[in-house]
Amino acid sequence: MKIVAADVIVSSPDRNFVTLKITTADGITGLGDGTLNGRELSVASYLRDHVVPLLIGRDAHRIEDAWQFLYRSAYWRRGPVTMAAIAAVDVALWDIKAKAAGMPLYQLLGGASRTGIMAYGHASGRDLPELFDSIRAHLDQGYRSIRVQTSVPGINAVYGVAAQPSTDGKRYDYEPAQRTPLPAEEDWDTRAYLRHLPGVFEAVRAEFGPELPLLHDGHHRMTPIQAAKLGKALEPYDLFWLEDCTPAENQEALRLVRQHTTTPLAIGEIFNTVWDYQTLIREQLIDYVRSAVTHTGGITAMRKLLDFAAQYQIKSGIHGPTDISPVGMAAALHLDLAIHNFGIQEYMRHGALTNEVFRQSFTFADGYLHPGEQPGIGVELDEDAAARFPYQPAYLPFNRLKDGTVHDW
Ligand code: EZ4
Ligand code: CO
Repeated sequence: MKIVAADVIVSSPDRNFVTLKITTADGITGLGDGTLNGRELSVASYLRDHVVPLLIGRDAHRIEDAWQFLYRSAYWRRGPVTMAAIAAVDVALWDIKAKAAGMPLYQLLGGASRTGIMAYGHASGRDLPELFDSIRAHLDQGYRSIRVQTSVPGINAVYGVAAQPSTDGKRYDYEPAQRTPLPAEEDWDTRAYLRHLPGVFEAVRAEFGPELPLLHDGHHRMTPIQAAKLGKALEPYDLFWLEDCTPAENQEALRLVRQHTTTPLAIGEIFNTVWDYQTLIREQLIDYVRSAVTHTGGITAMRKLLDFAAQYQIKSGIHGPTDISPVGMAAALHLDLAIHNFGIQEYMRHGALTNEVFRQSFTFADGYLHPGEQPGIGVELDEDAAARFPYQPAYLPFNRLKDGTVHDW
């Protein structure tokens, strides 16, 4: 099972994606996702310039050895670029191993622990009627758990709020990265947000009843005491989780939040190793691990992280926005199906052009995703289609406060 080729494909159908394709001497190919939103070319270079030459001639079956070799031999550890590159290799090798075994990847991870993967979608609106329409549209599409994001009076642009329907007439989930040469500037006011949000959840509960699981993303914008206040204020509305309530690289901050609220907490979409969670998991300061397979070193590292979390009754909530490619999404679904401590899976639908480039076997029906039964991870890359969509510079926006101070977006 010698690796004879490894190709990095950067393609921008609806948005930019970085895909690694590894080929073995007997002609099996595997795909891995290394997409890092707004920094795609750094991962592509890390792979092309520094990883691909190391892969040629290696045994594709030795996944753990490849992971440890890439992590330790670089000397410089961790970081989003490095860990996305390692993830791309890791997932491509798992894809190859599962194809060689003639099984869908989840079988190699221990087999299915459940029949389907509960997914949540992103509803949003500038005001309550628009938000209710968006929630209804998501329920019609089959979602049975809903993330709720809204505009805030006095703020012009807020993360997570889809302002316009897409060109095909359907409402498209909010794609935050914009194809602009510079990051767009947005505004923010935490006090206005804290005053507004509890009323929104009160109205959503009154309209949709007590049963529907509701989620919310604070997107790193609060201080610990503000997060504690919001968590308490949202308790009557029984959230499934409050996500990224603080910039969580300060893990100790969650001690304060936790002391004040029983609203469940989810953190970790910008994390890239188990070390980012050490205090959070050991002290049971969170309820859900938000890492992406694509940004946290692949299946190998995610399995270990989630097994660690399982000892503390902490569950998975794997990151699944549109900036995770269908390859990264499929990898997540195989893990979701196999692990015991599955919580929920984020699922933003990709656009039509993305689905032309990536042929997928996963399904979504009545609230549940399933990775399908195709050998491997179940995604094939149409390289001719990929070549029709060259890279386009695109960046996430950033926030400034009223006085011009840069703030977490
Ligand atoms: O803003 O993936 O929970 N989901 C999120 C995402 C992130 C994007 C950033 O690239 O917070 O929408
Ligand atoms: Co988030």
